[in-house]
Amino acid sequence: MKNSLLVLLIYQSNMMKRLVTICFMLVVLVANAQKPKVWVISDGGDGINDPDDISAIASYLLMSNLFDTRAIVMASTVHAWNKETSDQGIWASEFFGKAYSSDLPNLKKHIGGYQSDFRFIESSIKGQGNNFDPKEDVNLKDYPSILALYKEVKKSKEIINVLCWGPLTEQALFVKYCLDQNKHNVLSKVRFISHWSSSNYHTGTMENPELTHNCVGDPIACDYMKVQALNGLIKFYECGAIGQFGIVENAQKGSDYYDQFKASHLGKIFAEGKFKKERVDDSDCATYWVLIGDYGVSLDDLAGNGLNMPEVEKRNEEAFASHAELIRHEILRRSNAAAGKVDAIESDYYIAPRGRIERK
Ligand SMILES: [Ca+2]
Repeated sequence: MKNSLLVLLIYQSNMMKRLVTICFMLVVLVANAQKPKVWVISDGGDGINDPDDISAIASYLLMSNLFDTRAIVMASTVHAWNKETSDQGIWASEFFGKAYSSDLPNLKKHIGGYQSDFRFIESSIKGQGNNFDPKEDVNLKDYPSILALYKEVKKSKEIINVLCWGPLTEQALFVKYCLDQNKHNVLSKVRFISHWSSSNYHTGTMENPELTHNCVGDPIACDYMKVQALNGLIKFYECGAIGQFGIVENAQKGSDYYDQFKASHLGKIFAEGKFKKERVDDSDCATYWVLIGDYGVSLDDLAGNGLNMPEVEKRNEEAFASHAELIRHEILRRSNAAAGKVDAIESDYYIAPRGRIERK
């Protein structure tokens, strides 16, 4: 009798251990599943293009515990004069990677959920000199950065959000390859979120919304993407110019404010990447604030078919404008956390009854 009781107790204890393990695994799975997967394609780099992308990557990295970042592609621009520049993936791993790993211990301690490192890749179209040509076959072996995206999407069970911070050449090559190969299952797992590849009000007009830098950078690729989106073959969320004229131009002004960011390594890159006209310009950031969705504009506020209607762009610009100071405050809070300024950190957590720590 005693023996069978002992066996029962051991059995129950083993079952309990298994249940605890399963619960823990479920919590980890749920926590990871909740984070949107992201693939950033930037046309910035070391001395390449507008330095606003440098500030945008720094602010993205400070916010990155909200995402599962699969890669950050650098220098995705065909301008021939960039051809002989050094490898931008190696440069970014060094430049951003070092700053991130210096800030990481405090970010992990005070905020949590940050991944240990990032994969920076140089774009395969850097300096190629010619725009997208829809009549040419695409061989992904010629484009390692696009092949890397293809492999990532293929193996993923979730949607990959491709944040588009420059011209759309790389994206168009990816889409054309998938369509030519009938890989609709791959395309169905991708969502393009693009900044300023159209605008009704800023550089573009209501008659010609496509006359923006990111669209004119490769007009054929831009047009190709918009046509595929309108035909329902890809999901394409056009932000318009709301990062610039919603967030950047309505955020705090002055070096006194932005000097505060220099306490952390990433904050310093953010503050110095493009500080002009008394404010930091990281306008491509609109794409990830839209994905976060808690600051006035979410993906639900954009059309998924590439269209950017005037009233929609106006509404979203105003919504970001009214959240611009909060957005900067959030970056500063994280920069302070990264710098270990514990007294300046508001906690993301509170102590629930019985001492449980819960997210606010
Ligand atoms: Ca850019």
